Amino acid sequence: MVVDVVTLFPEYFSGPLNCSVLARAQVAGALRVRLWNLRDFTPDKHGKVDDTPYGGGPGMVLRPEPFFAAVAALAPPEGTPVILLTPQGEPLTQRRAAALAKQERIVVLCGHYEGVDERVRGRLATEELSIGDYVLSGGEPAALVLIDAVARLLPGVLGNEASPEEESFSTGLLEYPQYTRPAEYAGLEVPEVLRRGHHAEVRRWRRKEALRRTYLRRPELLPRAALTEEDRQLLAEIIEELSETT
Ligand code: 6GU
Repeated sequence: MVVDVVTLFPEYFSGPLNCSVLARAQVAGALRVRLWNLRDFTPDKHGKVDDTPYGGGPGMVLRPEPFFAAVAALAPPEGTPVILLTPQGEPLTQRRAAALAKQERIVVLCGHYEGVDERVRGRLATEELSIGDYVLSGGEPAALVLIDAVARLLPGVLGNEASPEEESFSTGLLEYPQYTRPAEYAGLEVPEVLRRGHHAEVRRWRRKEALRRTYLRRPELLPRAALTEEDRQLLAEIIEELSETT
């Protein structure tokens, strides 16, 4: 997959892109990230990319021309997602990341300052994404989040690690608690059932703890999770146990 990132700060990406999974994905040839400096595409002879907002008010707005010129220069094939990162976008979800991971190419536009000229949204970007309900000073950290979420789903990137389909948010539940050695640390013990290692019991315990965690922390996820008859029974047990302890 080729990811073209249009940004005012290409240098922002060098550390994260050269670490861990993203570095490996690129070495393996599964991912190629190309960084483009928005400033190189401005028609302004002094390199200015922003201007004051029509109608007045504080702050500056990124002009439309550099974005249009950058995307024109990249000439993405018809149907390539052109994603504008802004806090007004649709939420980035695991489902969205999985859909983008099927693309051969995506273009990512990073906004900055007070905003981006509205014509970039309507006419250039095919979608707008946000990574959460808080304001970042620019789209760059969001672009890294997006690239990470997508890259780890590309074939051959995760290798022998857990298959992404079994993870939290793919199953629709939060993950169960994990432990490794030592069996006791600072008086805190690894649950007996995990130490016994009886496969069917471990599976049931993990499913129940995933359900418990989701019920307690993110109950809004439960109606959309694919729950089996066993899950419903485990949930009933959890609710019963909670009513006993209060
Ligand atoms: Cl994509 N951009 C900015 N500037 N802030 C954000 C965001 C994006 N997602 C959440 N907050």
